[in-house]
Amino acid sequence: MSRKVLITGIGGQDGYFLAKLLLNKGCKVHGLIREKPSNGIGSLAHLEESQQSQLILHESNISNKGFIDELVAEKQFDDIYHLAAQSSVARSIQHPRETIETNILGLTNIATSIRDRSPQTRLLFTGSSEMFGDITSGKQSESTPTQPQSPYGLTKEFGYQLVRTYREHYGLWAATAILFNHESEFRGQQFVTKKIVRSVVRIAAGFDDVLSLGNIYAKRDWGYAGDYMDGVIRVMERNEPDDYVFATGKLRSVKDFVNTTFSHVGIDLDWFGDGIDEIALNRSSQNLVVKIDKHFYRPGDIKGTCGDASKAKLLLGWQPRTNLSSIISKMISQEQDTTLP
Ligand code: GDR
Repeated sequence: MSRKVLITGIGGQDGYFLAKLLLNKGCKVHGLIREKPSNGIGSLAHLEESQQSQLILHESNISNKGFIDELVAEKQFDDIYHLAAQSSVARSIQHPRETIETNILGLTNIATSIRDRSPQTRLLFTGSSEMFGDITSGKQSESTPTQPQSPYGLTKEFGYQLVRTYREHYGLWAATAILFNHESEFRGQQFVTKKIVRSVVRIAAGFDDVLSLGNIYAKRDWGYAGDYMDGVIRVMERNEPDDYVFATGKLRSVKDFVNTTFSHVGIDLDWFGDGIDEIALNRSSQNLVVKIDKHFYRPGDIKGTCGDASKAKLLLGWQPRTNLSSIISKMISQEQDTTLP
């Protein structure tokens, strides 16, 4: 029987992949979206028209408890995927209150609506590796102690604990997918991978000169959003609710990402200098193409984060399929198609 699902935050990168996968499985997909832009619904505009027309969209802010209560009570969803969040770590440092309202109140609204009005509904919360803070020893797994370093990370730790509490003490089917960085051709521009790809494509085409970045020695475990949303569905499909890490287990620096992206468009770089004076030149033209801008540094930035997805592999049969080079290729193609004049 086809399941009736709700995806909150359906308009973002992950919403696109999740909606597509669930529609392909024959689910009846409802989406909660903050507001419908006139030029299509964010990443959903990239779905095939036949799929777009099957979506049932509800427009509301996640912090509107009355609306969420009514929706959950009326529809009696089989599954709710709670993706809606203020997802930028950098923004959470500038705007902690907005981040707390969206992330903490949003999840609390959804979870209590389910508990009080539709207790058979399954709840999947997309958590984050940010709740672990810096890597100390080995890779980070479900048993790694949490030590967040940003308001965003704190809200994701709260969400993880709330979901566990509702599962263990209030009898809800509730699970957290602890997602490490996941990128794609539909990534938002506030994130470093998209910023790098956009700038490299424009520099290669002669429309931009220089890419300005913050800490290029930060290291991340970057996977593909489509692979991670496949994992999230596997969590929901298991009878036992539980928490799972999704990661590639490979650690790379922002600087590695910059070098690889430039090499994809045929530009080799030579690096010079240290700290905020570090720069990169285009080896063949000798033009300055990368510089450091201390404005993009973050207090409490996580130096490195790398996940161990053994549990997801063992119990869900999940593994990442798309390597970083393929992710960068997809991002470059999308950028060339959409932003070049
Ligand atoms: P992150 O992603 O904070 O890891 O959170 P982001 O891409 O913003 O930063 C990654 C690293 O790059 C460094 N950096 C810069 N970052 C941005 N945005 N812009 C810059 O110019 C820049 N220069 C260097 C950052 O300091 C950082 O170390 C992502 C989000 O998707 C979260 O929602 C998710 O939960 C976590 O990943 C897992």
